[in-house]
Amino acid sequence: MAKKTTSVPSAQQATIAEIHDQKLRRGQGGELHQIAENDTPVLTTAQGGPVADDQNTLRVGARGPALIEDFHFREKIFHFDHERIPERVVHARGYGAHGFFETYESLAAYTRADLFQRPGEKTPAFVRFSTVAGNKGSADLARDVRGFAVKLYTQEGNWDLVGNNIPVFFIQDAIKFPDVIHAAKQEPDRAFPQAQTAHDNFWDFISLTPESMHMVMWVMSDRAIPRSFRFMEGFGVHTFRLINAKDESTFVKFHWKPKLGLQSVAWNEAVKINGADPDFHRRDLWQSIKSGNFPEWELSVQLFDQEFADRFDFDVLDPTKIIPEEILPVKAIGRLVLDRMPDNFFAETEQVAFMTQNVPPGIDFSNDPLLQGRNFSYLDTQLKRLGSTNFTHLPINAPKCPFAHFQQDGHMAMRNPVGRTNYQPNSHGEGPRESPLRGYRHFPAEEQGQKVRLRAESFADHYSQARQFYISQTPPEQRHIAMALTFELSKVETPVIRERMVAHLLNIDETLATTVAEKLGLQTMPKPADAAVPTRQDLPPSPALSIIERGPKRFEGRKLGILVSDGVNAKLLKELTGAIIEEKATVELIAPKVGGVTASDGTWVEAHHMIDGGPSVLFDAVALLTSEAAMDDLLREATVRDFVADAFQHCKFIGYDQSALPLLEKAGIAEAVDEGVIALPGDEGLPSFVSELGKLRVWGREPSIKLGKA
Ligand code: HDD
Repeated sequence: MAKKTTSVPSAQQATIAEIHDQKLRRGQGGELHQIAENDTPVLTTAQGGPVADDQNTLRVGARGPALIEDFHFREKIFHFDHERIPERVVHARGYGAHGFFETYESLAAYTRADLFQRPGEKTPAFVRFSTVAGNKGSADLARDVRGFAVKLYTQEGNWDLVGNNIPVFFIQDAIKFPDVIHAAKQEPDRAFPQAQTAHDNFWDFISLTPESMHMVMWVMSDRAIPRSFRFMEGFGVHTFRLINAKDESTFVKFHWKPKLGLQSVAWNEAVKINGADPDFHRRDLWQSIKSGNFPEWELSVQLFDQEFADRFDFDVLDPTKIIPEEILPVKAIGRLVLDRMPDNFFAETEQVAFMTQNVPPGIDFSNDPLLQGRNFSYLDTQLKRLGSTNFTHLPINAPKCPFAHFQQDGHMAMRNPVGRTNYQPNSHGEGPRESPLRGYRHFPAEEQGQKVRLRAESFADHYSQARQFYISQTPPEQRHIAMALTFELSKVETPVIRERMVAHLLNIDETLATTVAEKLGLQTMPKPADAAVPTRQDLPPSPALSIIERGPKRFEGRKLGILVSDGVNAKLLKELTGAIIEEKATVELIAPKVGGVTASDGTWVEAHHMIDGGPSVLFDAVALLTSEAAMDDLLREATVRDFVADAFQHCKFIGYDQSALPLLEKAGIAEAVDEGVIALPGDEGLPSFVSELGKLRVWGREPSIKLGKA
């Protein structure tokens, strides 16, 4: 039996009646605004029609079927159903920010690129950082390459320097790109693992691709688990050309150097950060920009001519090779500052379209076969992702300089040529014309040869620079490489792949190969892999390749987590916090309960995290400022123990006041206390703790704990 419905208006219907009563008002310019009584803007459809009820679909009677004529419902659901666009096939997870690039001095001698002509010239910029293999929703701390894509809106068109935080690549020829990416991403039958290279397919491809060995050393190093986008380098990877007004060419390699120095996390820490805060890198960038601590990088260049290229040990067109900075020093030519987050993630960070072929006059390509292939690929991908050839009409992709062309129509065309003439030449003298003087002139490089599918012999040495990278690392960094290789290969199910990898490692460094082989439990050592060119033993270490060698001297830009409890020494807390802020670093407090604690002087201290939400992996260093009265409760909290034990395990500096000693015992480290565990305030405790923090980690601790044993 149908239920009776009442004819008495419900509260909801009364509200609808009120909304129906809204008035049309005229704005100052005479335009009509539809405004509800209380000045709240009226909700409309995308067609601009005011909406009376956004809570209920149109239906026959209160309990009857929905009506197909409900255009508001139809439009709303239609739009929602189409909200997603295809995620990027690689670099799907990313985070972007706006800023500017400032030129230090004129580079007119080398390039006619407009942005490099005038000292102090500022060029608007948008940068998107990314991981490569994971899907859009994957966690930030995957072991992976980081994308470092920079769009510079120059006065002569957009320049996209689409780089990575690693200066070499897995492959030498773009035709192998789909293979390396297929192999790295989830396996196609099971659709896992997500955002991880620790699986058979990846290592199968890698172990069959010797040219990837140099990149493998970088990816297995701590470079692949950066502490923050703010603490990593960026590289243009390929050799490009700078072209001056006389059409003379200089080869160039681009480097972005972070002002705050380099820093990475430990692998065990990365794994835990992914659980505690999968948005760790996003949040870091958001918080630093929103708090006015604008991250900065210097753009540095390595400039060289054909003569240098001819005598260099390796082919400058080979994207699996670097030119060590000790051989060809970098020169800083400007700075990039990121000072504004996008207003809307989708509109800007998701829809931004980077393309290596976007170069302004004065910057040109080399014949690097990877770069040549990329120049072909990026345009295609933007059409697929953004759905229209008119993706340059989106504000984030549009040039910020004057532009004029006859391209027209297509999906979502927001700008079309005005007037009758949409071609040139024309008899009406209308519209833009090309300019041989101002326009882009390609460098007239002499080219000649047979049409062939061939890899240059000068690309054949796959191990020498891999070895050079490895021997340039400090002992802790070398240990991390061995541990990373062991971990990754331990997840490989096919024994022959593991053996093949060890065979490659033998061509890089025997100790490394032996350590990994032992950990993998290989019964017999394989023979070294066949090498087209034997590994050169004479390449000297390049200290510039080590993160630790290039580490910062200060704690600036980092974060100290202070575990506090009721009764915390108010004076000490204030002094420590003040000293950290003085260092231009951040302090966050972690308390046993949500809210905060009452300090020794009776004041209320607000905390940023409750202990379960603020594990020590979220901080660069920690301090334990507790009280005897609170100790019983703290000792019962397993997360408090983890907080201390993890900080120690991850080689962090730990400051503590005397009341916190039982926590060190509980974490099992009271006996292992070293120079990185510092009593506060102590005689010299506080100043020495703050200055020691500049070293970031106590790497000397590592061999004595499990983490250090490769
Ligand atoms: Fe790529 C995206 C960097 C080789 C094809 N690539 C993409 C992004 C970065 C790089 C940072 C993300 C841009 C963004 O944030 O939107 N890619 C590199 C570097 C490479 C490289 C440094 C080697 C030196 N890429 C490479 C090759 C090909 C591609 C060889 C194809 C032949 N890359 C693409 C792509 C992507 C892309 C499929 C996916 C999404 C996009 O372009 O916009 O076209």
